[in-house]
Amino acid sequence: MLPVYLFGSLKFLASAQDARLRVLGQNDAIAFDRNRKGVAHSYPKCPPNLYRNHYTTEIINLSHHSRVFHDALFPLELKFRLSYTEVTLCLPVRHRHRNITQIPGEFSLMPKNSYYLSTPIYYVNSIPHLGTAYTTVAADTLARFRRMCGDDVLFLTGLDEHGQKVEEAALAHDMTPKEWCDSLAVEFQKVWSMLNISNDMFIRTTDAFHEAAVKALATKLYESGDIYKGTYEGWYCIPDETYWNASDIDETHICPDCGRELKFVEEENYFFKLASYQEKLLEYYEEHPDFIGPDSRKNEVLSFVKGGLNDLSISRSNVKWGIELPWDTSHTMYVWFDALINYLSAVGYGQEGREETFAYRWPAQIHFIGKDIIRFHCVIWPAMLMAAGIELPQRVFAHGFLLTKGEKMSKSKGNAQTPASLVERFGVDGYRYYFMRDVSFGQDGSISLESMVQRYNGDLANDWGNLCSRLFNMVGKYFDGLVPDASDCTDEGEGADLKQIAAALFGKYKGRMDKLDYAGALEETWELVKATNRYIELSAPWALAKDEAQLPRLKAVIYNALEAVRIAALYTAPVMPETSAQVWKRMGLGDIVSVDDIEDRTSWGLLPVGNSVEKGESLFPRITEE
Ligand code: ME8
Repeated sequence: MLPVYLFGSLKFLASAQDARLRVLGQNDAIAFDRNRKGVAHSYPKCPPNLYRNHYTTEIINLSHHSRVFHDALFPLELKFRLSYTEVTLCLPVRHRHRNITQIPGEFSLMPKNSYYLSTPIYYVNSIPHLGTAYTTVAADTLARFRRMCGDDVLFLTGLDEHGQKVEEAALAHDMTPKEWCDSLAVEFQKVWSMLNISNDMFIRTTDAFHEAAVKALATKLYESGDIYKGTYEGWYCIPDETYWNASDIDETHICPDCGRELKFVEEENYFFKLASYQEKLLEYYEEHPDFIGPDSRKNEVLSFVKGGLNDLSISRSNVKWGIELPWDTSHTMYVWFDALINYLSAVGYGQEGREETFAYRWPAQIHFIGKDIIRFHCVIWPAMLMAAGIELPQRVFAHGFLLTKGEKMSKSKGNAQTPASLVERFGVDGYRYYFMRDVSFGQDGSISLESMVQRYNGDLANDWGNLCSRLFNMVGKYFDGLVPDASDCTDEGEGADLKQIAAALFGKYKGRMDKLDYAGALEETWELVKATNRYIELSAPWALAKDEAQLPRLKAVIYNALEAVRIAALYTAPVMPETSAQVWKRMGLGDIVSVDDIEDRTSWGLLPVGNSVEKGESLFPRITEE
């Protein structure tokens, strides 16, 4: 097929990530010359490389995983010439093309929607543990799914680096707070990379742009009178960085949340007028029933707010490690006030030149958090945004705790396995699968090594891994490793069942994912996996292979089973990106991670006849219990 050329100009101010170029089955790149003329061409191995205001010749990889680009502003007018055989150029809704020539049938322009999701930014008091990894894997699973649905995803995670707790941890390790944070930032990123976390951004509250945003927002609230000076006298939990009223605690002065000792604090502070937002918050919850999830937690927030709110101390005069208040540098910002603003600063709030990015990305679609920090996210954070006249995020979802032997696991309690030790044993996908499948997202969930081994061996080694290896093996044995042509026989009957299950799966799966019911989405996927195993058992290809007359049926059975596996791999991809990519690779298919039209791709019959299929190593070798 001859390449087609498309000339045109695009008018948008957006990050490079906003302009997506997709060539089916290839990696994509686009080159720009000094005059900002873009010439698109395929350049699979080139690393992404684009910086703001840097107009020399650049090769830009526009695939989904070009994380470098989240904030590289493009020139306003982009002239381009595309020379692909199959191209889809996608632009976000807010940055529609102008003056573009469309060649019917060859090009389509599809607007993309921004989908901005975040995890909490974690304290740098220790390396990531199973709890922080749990939230991050869950958010990653949704990020991956939304990318597969064609959304322009911005997935944010990062670190909460200021405050007394970090100051103390650094001191205990004989480091400055910044040295300590730098060393842990590396550790966090290593763990996220080990767990295949596809975050587009990693924010640190010591980033200069974040500090600028915090100062801008605080100044705004100070000037509007929402922040005032007063005296604080009360109890403070350093590990939780939380204030407690005398009425909430007893004479033991133990933190009601974490059970650790509280410190008495008496100092002149600045306060945020939280109490005056009580009614507005209640109205907001009423009018936006989806703002807090799950419902059980919403009730908890409602009764807390109905009980009355106190103004919140938002500065400390005795803590040096923090962002100074712009109008009174003898105070540093209360660490939570600073940290919550990360969701805004990441997308450009308070920063010159990033207004478009902010308008495009905000409000966030969802903040993922654990139930321990729900008051900060569902009471303080919305009140801060209301005070600043900024829209609220669409949803805050607070999941439950992971428990081991009935107790919340955490680093400080010393009852935590490390992500690394489990990944070593179960593989990264075995790890991710277990937490997404075995714990109902939203509820507390008990985890144990025994149940992890059971899940792994049952669902992954037996059902899914075995299905792939026995099927790929049969393709090798009966068809020289090539996808057979099944056009002579459709194998209606059992084969039709498989098609029906596959056809109904997208709606069911998406419905579950929209509710963050990961276990349910996997359960639906397993309907197809199990049906495919059943189909193979009932059709017995090994018996068909013995009879020449059954060749058309044998071809149909193998084709149908392969097609079901191709489709199942798409649905397992958000949770298990590595093995799903392997399955596709072994079937001679493209890069599963760059799929952005999952609904279309899960239509039956897209597996090309004649693709070579490779058996490969076992995807999930069985694990023996120790
Ligand atoms: O609270 N089970 O950071 P943090 C499930 N810096 N999830 C758990 C868990 C468990 N046992 N233990 C921790 C902070 N988590 C602040 C956040 S955001 C603006 C600032 C997860 O390092 C869960 O998501 O203490 C919880 O909310 C988070 O880690 C707390 O992380």
